[in-house]
Amino acid sequence: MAGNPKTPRLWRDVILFDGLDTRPEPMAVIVTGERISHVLPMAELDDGLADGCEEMGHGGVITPGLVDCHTHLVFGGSRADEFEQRLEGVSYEEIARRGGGILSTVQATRAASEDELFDAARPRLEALMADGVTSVEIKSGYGLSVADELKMLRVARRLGEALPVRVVTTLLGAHALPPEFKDDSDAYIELVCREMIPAAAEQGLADAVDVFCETIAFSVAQCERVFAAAEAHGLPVKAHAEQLSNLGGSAMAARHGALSADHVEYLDEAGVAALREAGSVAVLLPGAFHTLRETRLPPIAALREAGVPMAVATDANPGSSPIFNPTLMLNFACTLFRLTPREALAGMTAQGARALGLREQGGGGPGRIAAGAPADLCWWDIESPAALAYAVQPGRLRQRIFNGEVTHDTAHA
Ligand code: DI6
Ligand code: FE
Repeated sequence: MAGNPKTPRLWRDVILFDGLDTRPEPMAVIVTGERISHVLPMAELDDGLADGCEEMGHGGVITPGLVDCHTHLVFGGSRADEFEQRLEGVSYEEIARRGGGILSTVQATRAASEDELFDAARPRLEALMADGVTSVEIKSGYGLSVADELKMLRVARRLGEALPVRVVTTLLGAHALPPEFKDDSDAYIELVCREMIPAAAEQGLADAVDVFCETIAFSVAQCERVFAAAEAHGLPVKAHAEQLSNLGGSAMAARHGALSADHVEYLDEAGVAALREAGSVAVLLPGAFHTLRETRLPPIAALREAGVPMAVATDANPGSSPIFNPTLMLNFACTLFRLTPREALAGMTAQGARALGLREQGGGGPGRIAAGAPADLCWWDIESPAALAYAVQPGRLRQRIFNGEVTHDTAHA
């Protein structure tokens, strides 16, 4: 390691979930500098190697740092009032049609300064990090003007600079129709394609482009125009699709080689086949399903059978998923969607990283535990990886390691 004076650090006798599977025997993990340098069964750990290491601890479970691949963490205001309306029986769609919902957050987000948005988002992100997140996607989508969308993306970038976490940003200009464009959604899509995407790309503020393909948002044809503009600027695409109805947005996204189709409760067989062919990830968001008290389940068995990778994320946002607790989403993915604990955990590690396009990076990206990968790790005080999904129990994270640095440490507190 050129010029890296750091002593390798060793965790021994741990149960290891490597991002896809649990290793069958007790393992040792060694971190050297910013990377994982060794992953080996305890039986193969010789004294020479161990003696050169600082011993960090033993026992418990090590997983990759969690990857939350779908969040809307940056926003102004609160929607607690709508929560109450929904409890009285008003639907999410009805609230949106009345000009509330996403548009009420748009008003508050436009009115907030960049610093105010940063200060509001920071504790939300810190909550995710305290529950093990080391990589997180943050979307825009509550600005809906060129200036306000760029403002949101700058806040997301700043969060990644200020805190020890990988932030991947996504431009979600086509999230809702802003009031200025009422009755002319095509004109708004023109603005997204001709001004918003080029500006975000030019300023290096967006790592991907997302759309909300839904009857209360944008049509498949409109979303396809957004994707064409994203492609012209070299940005990967993804879609909120088949959340409330089946418009075929996921299949269209797959035709554009989308990183992921997200929500997908209403996905049909053709959509499953399209995702499989494109290698796109199905991102499951049980927090939104729970909050909106949906009853239509995503086609988990069909996705599993087709071998479509399934990710799990919080969808943390002020409306449909005001949930900042990723390990709770592992539990929800199992109890509500019938994922296995292994699938859920892979969904928030290896498959989440894949949904963010992080798997393709040379040397292995985050989301996996392998020699050469960045040392983003969680060391948990649990008896098995499945326990993370089984019990809803804060306080089990012993250490969080980001890029080789221990950033949370209750083991040595
Ligand atoms: N689907 C969602 O779950 C979020 N956006 C979207 O298109 C919800 C956004 C909100 O309600 O504020
Ligand atoms: Fe969302």
